[in-house]
Amino acid sequence: MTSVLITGASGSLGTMLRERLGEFGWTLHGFDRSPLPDADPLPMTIGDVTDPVALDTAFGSGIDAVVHLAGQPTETVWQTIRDINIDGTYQVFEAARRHGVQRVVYASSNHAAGFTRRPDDGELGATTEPRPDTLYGVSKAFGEALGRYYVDRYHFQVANLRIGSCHPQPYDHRGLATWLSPADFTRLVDACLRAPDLSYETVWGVSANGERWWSLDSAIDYRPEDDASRQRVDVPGALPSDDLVGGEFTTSAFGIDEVRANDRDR
Ligand code: 15L
Repeated sequence: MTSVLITGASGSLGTMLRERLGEFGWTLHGFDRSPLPDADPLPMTIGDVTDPVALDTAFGSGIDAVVHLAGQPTETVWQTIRDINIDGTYQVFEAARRHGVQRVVYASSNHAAGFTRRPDDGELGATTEPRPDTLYGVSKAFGEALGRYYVDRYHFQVANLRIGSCHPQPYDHRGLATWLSPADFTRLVDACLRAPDLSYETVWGVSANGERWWSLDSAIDYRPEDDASRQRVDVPGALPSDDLVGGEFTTSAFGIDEVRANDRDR
């Protein structure tokens, strides 16, 4: 198994992988509705994740596994979440099934379990039940459940990454615990692609942060190397919402009415 399709290849997570995952020996193919910068030699299919015909073109180029990153990356109005994250994820799984591709690495999010409180002691396991903090989080929980279904019915191999804060550097106090460095993100995806007996696994996408409270125990052999506290960035002070998995997404500003009103004002 060597050829990996990355959906959302032009986005921020896609760019992190495009720049690094090839070094781990994978042959990459991108899929996105936006083209890559001209200088990027990655073979690409341009298309929308909700378009089965475009997905067939991408999967038809000899793909062995898919890393599904494409999606709306934060909270917004329901119609967008429904079309891109819910229907788009279904279309990707169906295209994978049509083309006999069984390994899916799915970019879920910590926001699938955002309303989970920090345990009084010990770390929080990655299989903690879904407690979405937003419609965005609901769509990520949907993607995890969809993966479970394809494993049980069609013998897929699925890894859900409950990604924390994947950015070049941590930028807030919560990020000292939840940061996932671009290099560790790539290590995590590589470990999921390689996992020998993968059936269905859910893992936190987080670096080896000294302040981490999300457990890294899993069947995936992921060995993070970065720690947010070594980044030498000044971050603002702690917030009460830092004790919930989803941080500020759990606050009232992320309610359905508030987000809709914000969208109207734009
Ligand atoms: C996510 O799922 C978002 O895509 C990202 O924008 C961050 O907000 C991140 O979670 C986070 O929780 O820090």
